[in-house]
Amino acid sequence: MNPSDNSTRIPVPSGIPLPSARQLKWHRLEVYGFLHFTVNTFTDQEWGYGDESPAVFNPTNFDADQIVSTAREGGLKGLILTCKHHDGFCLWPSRFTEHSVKNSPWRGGQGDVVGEISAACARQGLQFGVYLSPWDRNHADYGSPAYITYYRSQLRELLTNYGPIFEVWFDGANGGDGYYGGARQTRLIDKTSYYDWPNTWQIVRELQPEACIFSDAGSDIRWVGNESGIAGDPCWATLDVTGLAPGLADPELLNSGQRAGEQWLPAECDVSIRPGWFYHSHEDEQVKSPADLLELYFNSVGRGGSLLLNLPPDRRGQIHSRDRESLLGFQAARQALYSKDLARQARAASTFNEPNSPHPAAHVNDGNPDTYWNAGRPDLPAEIILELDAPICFNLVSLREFLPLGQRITECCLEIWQNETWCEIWRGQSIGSRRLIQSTAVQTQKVRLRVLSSIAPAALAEFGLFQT
Ligand code: FUL
Repeated sequence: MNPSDNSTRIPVPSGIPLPSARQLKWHRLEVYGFLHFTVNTFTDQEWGYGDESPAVFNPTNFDADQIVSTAREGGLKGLILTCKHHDGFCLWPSRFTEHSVKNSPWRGGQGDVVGEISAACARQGLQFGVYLSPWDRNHADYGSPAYITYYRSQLRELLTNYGPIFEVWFDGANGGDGYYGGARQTRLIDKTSYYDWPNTWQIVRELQPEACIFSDAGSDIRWVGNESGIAGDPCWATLDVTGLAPGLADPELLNSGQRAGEQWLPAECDVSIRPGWFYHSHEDEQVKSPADLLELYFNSVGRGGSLLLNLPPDRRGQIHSRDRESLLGFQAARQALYSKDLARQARAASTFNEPNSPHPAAHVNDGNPDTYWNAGRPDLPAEIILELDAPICFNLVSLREFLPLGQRITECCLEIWQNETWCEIWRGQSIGSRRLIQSTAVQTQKVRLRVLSSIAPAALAEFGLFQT
């Protein structure tokens, strides 16, 4: 029997939100990168006003392969590029504006950063995603219906000409003062209605049906509510999005999600490797260390979210050596975490052991994320024990629910067998795509996970034990 065959799946009670195929693919990425690069890199700004001359954009030695290989060696599975930030300058030669690389000295006005980065991603096996700022401080029409036509035309260009896109990032920061074609005004828009988001997002569905749409309000991935890369605990993959819109959602709600939320909308945790999003030489001494990045990883991926780590290219158009070293150190530390899964040698046994179950306990430590243990009836306490032939020492536990069946566990605890009794070492609520539990090093021969409550029989895909 094929354990991942749908016909043997345990039932999904009605009302449990499930991830779509595109969300499931996205969940597997876990860690990927952001590239913030534009005129700001050369003017030392974070938010350009929109009156920057395209002439200031002139990287001295732009190297897409250096950027992408740094990301790849650092373990990032994809890259999202700020094709246009709030200043309105376009990193590709858009047909719809003169405010772009085509009027920059770089590559004699023949350059296309989006083209070079997307091609390098394709060559090196990384996914490619786009950020197109809804707010445009350069455009004369921003605030009127004509700008929406412009914005959608640009979205179409990006989603048509640069190969497969895995994520489209819609920023909630929107409205305020700007150049606006020389008007130099303050312009505010109605965040709920101006972009007619359902119809704007339909362009993504039409042109890139595999792409996930990110914003404060989904529709596939949600902002985590802060820019420091930290998911809530608990962090539910579900949320009720009624009334939410990009730029209007409640950060606390986004941070935790809602256990009984109606839509599958997992959290993405964005954070920069430096204090700012764009490169500034005065921040060269403030690059996050591998240990800082590892902590962010535990607080994002380890709580069921993803980690979107920003690496800003410098004025050469490359990733600075400090950022590169830090990222590689982080990757080495992550690889060291998982060098040996001690649970693989254990016998797994559970309270619910249906004879010939297609989803036995042994599926939690078979190293296959597509198989799972069916924890049985939700009204009975469910537990699973990993037993080893000899004592082991571990300080990290990795749990994953089998996401095609939704997020089911709502409370559980971990215990170890010590001095002829069970001792609790952790108790928590959400698991979802992954929960990483760090503990002081413990020695034991038996580890038990108790599912204390769940909205349907738990389906656990992984129970791993590591010594870091
Ligand atoms: C924010 C923007 O205002 C920042 O400049 C940056 O792009 C960040 C990722 O999103 O809303």
